Amino acid sequence: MGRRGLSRLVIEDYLGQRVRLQGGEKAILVEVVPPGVDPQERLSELAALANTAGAVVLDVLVQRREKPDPATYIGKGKVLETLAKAREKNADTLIFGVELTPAQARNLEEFTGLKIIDRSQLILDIFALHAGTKEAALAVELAQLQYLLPRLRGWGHALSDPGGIVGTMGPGETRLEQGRRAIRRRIQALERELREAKRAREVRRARRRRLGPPEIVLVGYTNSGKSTLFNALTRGDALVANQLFATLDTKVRRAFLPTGQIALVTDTVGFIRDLPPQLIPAFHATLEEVREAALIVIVVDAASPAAFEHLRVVREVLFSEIFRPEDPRPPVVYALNKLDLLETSVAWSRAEQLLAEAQPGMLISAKTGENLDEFRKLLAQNLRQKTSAATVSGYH
Ligand SMILES: Nc1nc2c(ncn2[C@@H]2O[C@H](COP(=O)(O)OP(=O)(O)OP(=O)(O)O)[C@@H](O)[C@H]2O)c(=O)[nH]1
Ligand SMILES: [Mg+2]
Repeated sequence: MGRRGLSRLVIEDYLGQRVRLQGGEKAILVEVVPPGVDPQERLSELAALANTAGAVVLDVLVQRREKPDPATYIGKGKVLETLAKAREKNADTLIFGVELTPAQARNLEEFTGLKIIDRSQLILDIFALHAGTKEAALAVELAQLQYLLPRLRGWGHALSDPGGIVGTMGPGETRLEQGRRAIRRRIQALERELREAKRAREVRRARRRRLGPPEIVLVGYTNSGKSTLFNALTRGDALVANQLFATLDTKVRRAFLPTGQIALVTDTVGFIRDLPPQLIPAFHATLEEVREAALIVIVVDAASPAAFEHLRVVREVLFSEIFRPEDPRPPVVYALNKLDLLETSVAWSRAEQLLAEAQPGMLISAKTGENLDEFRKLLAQNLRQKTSAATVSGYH
């Protein structure tokens, strides 16, 4: 086997089997929350992520902990309890709601004999599953490899065996080093390809910006209803699914506003708290659209008990990461979505508090169409004129 062949196998083994979900895993969720934090929202988000990735969730365990155990993240007693639970339920995988260090993942795997997946890997796997365009697939592969690289030493002995295959390695070069080098080479190739894809996209966008109508960009937490609203506004056919990160590619379509104005509406990738940093480049297309918008619509699932937390995450990403403080910002309108799901008085009062905080905004249902005509008027009122949109785009 030639060097290339071996390298490819090494990468595929590590990407393909030990650290990734294939779908169909029988999993136990392990969530760790600081004392005083209600684990319920985190657990339901983790379960939704696990289901989206195709795992079957058999049970959940929660540990309250301020600081992680350096060796195993959860405490020793909890590791034993988790293992007993896994045996009882016949589980083969533990999915952690936190990011584990490479050493923690290795220790947990060696101790339990189970496949160990952390929250970052889970999100990476969902992105890999949902990447629909070549560019999204390249960006996700790059993120996977960057995540994998420091973890490569972590699994068993196979990769650190200096025996190797005669004739394929230089003196003293271990399989581990060879695997790492192969991954670095692939990372460089991916970065090159992505730079080219980005240039091509910029040319397309510049043309659209010059010639086209003003752009309304929909952003929001994953599963808030962005694609549903996109379809309602544009009569489009974006994928709507009760899954996290159903949309991984931006989509653009025309919408007609009540004033007779035409706007381009863009559907984007959803946000989530603690996004693995390796995935941020996969958001570049989204981020660029947002920077040049004539209007940003922040979509919030107003029926979710975590609505405030979601709004906080979205604002934080938008206003501390995407825009620098000195950047001019497009106007923002809030779409407080899933109005039709507000059933209890608790839910209503939360939605009203949300509305007070998210102005200009409106409670709508993208699904039933309730309040959408009014919402279109709100969009038209807040849409910035083309000339000032062009000024914003001159900033980078
Ligand atoms: N009841 C109700 N459900 C809604 C509404 N809007 C969206 N949904 C549902 O919420 C789920 C997520 O909707 P999407 O439009 O895919 O959400 P998204 O924000 O595009 O999600 P990602 O692309 O995964 O980030 C789907 O099951 C939708 O049918 C609404 O107004 N009311
Ligand atoms: Mg979507």
